[in-house]
Amino acid sequence: MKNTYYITTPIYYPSGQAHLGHSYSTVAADVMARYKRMQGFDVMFLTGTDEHGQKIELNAQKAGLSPKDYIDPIVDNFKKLWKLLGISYDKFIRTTDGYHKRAVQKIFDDLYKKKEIYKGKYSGWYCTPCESFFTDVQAKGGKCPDCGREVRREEEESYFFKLSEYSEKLLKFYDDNPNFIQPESRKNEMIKFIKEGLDDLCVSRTSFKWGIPVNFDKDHVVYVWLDALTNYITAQGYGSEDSGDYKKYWPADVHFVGKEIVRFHAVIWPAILMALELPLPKRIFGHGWLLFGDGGKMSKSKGNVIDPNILCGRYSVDAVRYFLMREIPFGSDGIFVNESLIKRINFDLANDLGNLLSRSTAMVEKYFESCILENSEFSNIDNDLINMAKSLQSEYQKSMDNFHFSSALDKIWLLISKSNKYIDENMPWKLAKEEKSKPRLSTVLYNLCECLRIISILISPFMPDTSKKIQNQLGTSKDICGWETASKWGLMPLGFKVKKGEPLFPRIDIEKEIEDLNKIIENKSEDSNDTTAELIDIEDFGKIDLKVVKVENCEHIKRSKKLLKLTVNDGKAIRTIVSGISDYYAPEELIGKHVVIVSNLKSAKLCGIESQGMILAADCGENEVKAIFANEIPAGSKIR
Ligand code: ME8
Repeated sequence: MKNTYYITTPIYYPSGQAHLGHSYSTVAADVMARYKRMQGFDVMFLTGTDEHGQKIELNAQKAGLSPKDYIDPIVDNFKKLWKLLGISYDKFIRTTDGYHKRAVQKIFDDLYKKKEIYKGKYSGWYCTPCESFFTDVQAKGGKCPDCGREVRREEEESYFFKLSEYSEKLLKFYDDNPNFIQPESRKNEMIKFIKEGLDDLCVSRTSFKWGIPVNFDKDHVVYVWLDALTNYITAQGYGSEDSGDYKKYWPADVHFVGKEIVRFHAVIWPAILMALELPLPKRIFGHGWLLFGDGGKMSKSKGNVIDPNILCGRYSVDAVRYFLMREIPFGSDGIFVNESLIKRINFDLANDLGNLLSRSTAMVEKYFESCILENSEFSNIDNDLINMAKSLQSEYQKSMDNFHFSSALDKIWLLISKSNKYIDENMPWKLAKEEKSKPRLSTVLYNLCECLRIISILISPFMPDTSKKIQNQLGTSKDICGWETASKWGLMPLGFKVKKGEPLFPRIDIEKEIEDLNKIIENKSEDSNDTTAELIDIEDFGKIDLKVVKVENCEHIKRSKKLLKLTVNDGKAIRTIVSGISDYYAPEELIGKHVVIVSNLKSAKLCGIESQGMILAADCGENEVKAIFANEIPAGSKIR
């Protein structure tokens, strides 16, 4: 029977669209899952969505939809993105799935019966977007310690999990299992956190409804972390009739999570499992954040195009996967910059790997009519290359087993560079000039193809398509492209037929590409129908206050050719708006009309006049601009 390997990503909130940050964790887990499958493990790779909670309830309300109708298309988009990125998950859990809900209710009942959960009153500082309560110390200055947004005081009847009783047990578990939390720095943070004292954990809420009802007290819904964390066992059938996969795969080998949720996975989750008397996962790996220019974790891109759909479309899925795994060591933070991605594509992928393949296959085609029939003229200078190729797998394995993806790729690239250098040292074009050097030339090219075979195997978890393309061009058969063949030399049988193909990664003209990307950035705010436009959350939209107002008066501003001063009635008050539409409208054309304005724009002084809002107008091209008239809508109406 095969050994099992169970790996998970966080289950993501479908309160907004899947983004590059989510892709980062998911690609990493996919790389690991593919690596373990290649080694012959029976892999279970779980991902999914965390669908309950107040934030989703509020977003749905704002959108005028039921929570389920609101999240369904977003969840579909997560799945579409995972398909695009080649994510080979085995199961996708949605916390709204019936089996999960029933299992969570059962877990809650069990913990209550075991007196691990009790009823109490909760008072604390609550951050709605993070769905977390914070203590006075944590919420210093009225701000959420995780996201920096404002928190508010809340008190309600709640059930509590006796987390405070687990400090000693957790610290002992860490001692006994020194590799449980990785990287080491995160472990130290957790030890410090526990030593500061653990409070009992609020595990139910009455102030919102979008959650799993507590079986025996229907006013309460299970508070989000107990619902979310248990997905790792319910997805495998824990708490359901068919718990075969739970028995087979649990405990998980590793939970990959972003560093901000290590605390939930390394403290709360083990305590819940201890209370349920279940085995604990073997590892929690807290990876770093992709930062986007302005130092934020995943906020708006400052001058960077970061939509994974756009990136995969412009370059290739494998290039994006490669970049995410190579550029930033997995435990550290790193800044995403388009230019670095393009450089990696040009240097690492097009120059180093792509050229190695195209030069090698082109020479086999040119000098030997695509077929190597000889491999007997060894030279001492081959030894270095062959030894490096043979030992690559074990070096790579050390990195992969420790989740050091970037260093595993570094090691592969050492062999790629060495192979390119080997071409330059042996100068095959010179050997080709003399008939008597042909056996040596054949051996040189054979060695290059062998290196490429080994490289294609080891890059396959990162770049599955590229790996296949290399193997197709080399004309290798599957049986010499498995894990166990990656440390063996000389497996390519003489007579294999090489077929040079398209370049693996076409070179990109950096300057032109940056120009094009800048155009995308400029356009995306102008054209909301453009598929390249960055999508915003409903929350972001909710911040814009659009209103219909009546234009009571309108006049030219003496000092300006372009500006008109409008006096408008917004249903409650009169305000002044300065608008640059005098080229398109005479003042009298606007008086008495109802127009749409952004009413909560910070006021600004234009030509010495304070403008309190902005009129919406459409750019119709051909030097034509039209205000958006809404004469049939009463002044003061809000647009949602
Ligand atoms: O926290 N860089 O969901 P979430 C790297 N539902 N990784 C990032 C990232 C970034 N900029 N942004 C997001 C939740 N991530 C809970 C989890 S698990 C039982 C419940 C990744 O949608 C990273 O893995 O906020 C992070 O932990 C996760 O997305 C947060 O996703």
